[in-house]
Amino acid sequence: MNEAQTVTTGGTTTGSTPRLSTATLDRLPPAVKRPGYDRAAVTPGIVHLGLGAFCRAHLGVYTEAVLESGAKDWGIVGVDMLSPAIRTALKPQDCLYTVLNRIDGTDRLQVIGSFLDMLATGDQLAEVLALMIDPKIRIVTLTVTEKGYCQDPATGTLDESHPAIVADLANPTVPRSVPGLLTEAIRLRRAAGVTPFTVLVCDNLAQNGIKVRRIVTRFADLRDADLGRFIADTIAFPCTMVDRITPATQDAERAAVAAGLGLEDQWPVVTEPFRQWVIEDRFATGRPAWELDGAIMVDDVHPFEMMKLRCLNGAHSTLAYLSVVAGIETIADAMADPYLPSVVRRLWDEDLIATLPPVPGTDVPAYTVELEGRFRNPEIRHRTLQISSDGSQKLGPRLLEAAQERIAAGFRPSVIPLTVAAWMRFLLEVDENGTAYAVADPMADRLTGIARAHGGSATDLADALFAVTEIFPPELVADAGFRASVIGHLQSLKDHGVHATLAAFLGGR
Ligand code: CS2
Repeated sequence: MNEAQTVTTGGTTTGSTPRLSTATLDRLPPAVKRPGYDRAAVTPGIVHLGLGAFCRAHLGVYTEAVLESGAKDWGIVGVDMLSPAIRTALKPQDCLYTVLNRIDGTDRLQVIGSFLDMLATGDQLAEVLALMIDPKIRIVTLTVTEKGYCQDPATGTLDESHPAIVADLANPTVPRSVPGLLTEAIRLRRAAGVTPFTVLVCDNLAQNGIKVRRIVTRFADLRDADLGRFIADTIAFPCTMVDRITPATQDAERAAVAAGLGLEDQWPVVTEPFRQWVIEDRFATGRPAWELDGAIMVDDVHPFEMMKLRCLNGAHSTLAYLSVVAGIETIADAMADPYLPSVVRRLWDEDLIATLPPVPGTDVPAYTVELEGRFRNPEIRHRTLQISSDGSQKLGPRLLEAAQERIAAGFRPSVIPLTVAAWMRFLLEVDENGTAYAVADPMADRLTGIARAHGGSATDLADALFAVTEIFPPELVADAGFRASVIGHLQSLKDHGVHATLAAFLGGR
């Protein structure tokens, strides 16, 4: 069941278990952590765009600690931009939700109160914009995924032909896209004489603040050059590195949370114990003291973000494409496979670690050992199919840029061509057991169309996909060795399957 299907409409529930809400908080068992501060006295200081599981396991938790410390002006209002599903599920709970950590079989539950309200742009756009120009709001945070920024993934610039961008440029006061919404809010705020907010991007993009500043400035520029200049000159877009593995919530976890709370929570989040947040400390109008809960405030996020994006997310994508094709359901299952852990070890040791700048206070090889442990965590059922989504947006920053750097430095990437071949094989939409799955990607129609037309031949398929310049930089696919390596792996994946390919790959070192 996907997340949207599990929500009851109108917040009513048919079960006999009472619902989590302000009124029922005092019924929670003592072991469940809950807000110890007076929520009614907290005012919003942050608008958060993109109300998925991740921000509730990350931003919501760090901010909870700030509110617990006595701060009263940093509550969050969450805005659902895709569908109103999470708002609809959580509003009847007064926006309270549970974070479930399962450690060695024991459930630890915390009810989070830092989200004071939730809105959805679909039917509350005017309220969202009104809130975004309120002087109390000093930060707009975002987790809208890579594709949410309407970028050309190969260049990290605004995709000016993106349908949402075309629509927002035609009708800029009723924006639907993220660049359109930010631009309109900044314009209205400026017109009202309100000090600009800071835009804090919390998505897995390399140099996320710099990239999104470029995208939003370009969008504004296309609307009005003066507005573009205003954004470039006055709005701060600090960079961040965010990390916490947080899969989509399953029904079994809802049931475990209900059992632990003695109350029904329609949309809890289940997450790992680990979390990390590195933030460039550049806020125009103040910020919560997130460091109280372990956030690392720095001048330069880049080394941290490169390490995380390449080592964690790059390994995730490698495991995901090989696993979906092999019919392996979760990352923990992949880490119990006889071959896959050795593949990611080689990815780190042979392709990625050498591309990273020194990371302050961090032993990168030790970081990858810790990653192995996080990936093996059997309590986190992180679906490989979930991670396989949006490959067109993810491959570049996670792996292709590293491959280019290795080639430029005179080395042959070892595992990255195998990942690319696995992604190409994945586009055929059926695994080795004959089970069909859907490719979720903003470019899915085009990519699966290419796979259907050319799937008969590894060379033709790879050639047709290498020609997609939104994904593959021309300099990378001009490298004959890289092309040959991808085609060789793809041929083997098609002819012999994942396990035989990995056995040969690992045996042939
Ligand atoms: C994952 C990330 O779905 C994916 O692509 O690689 O969501 C990953 O779990 C997070 O970035 C971990 O911080």
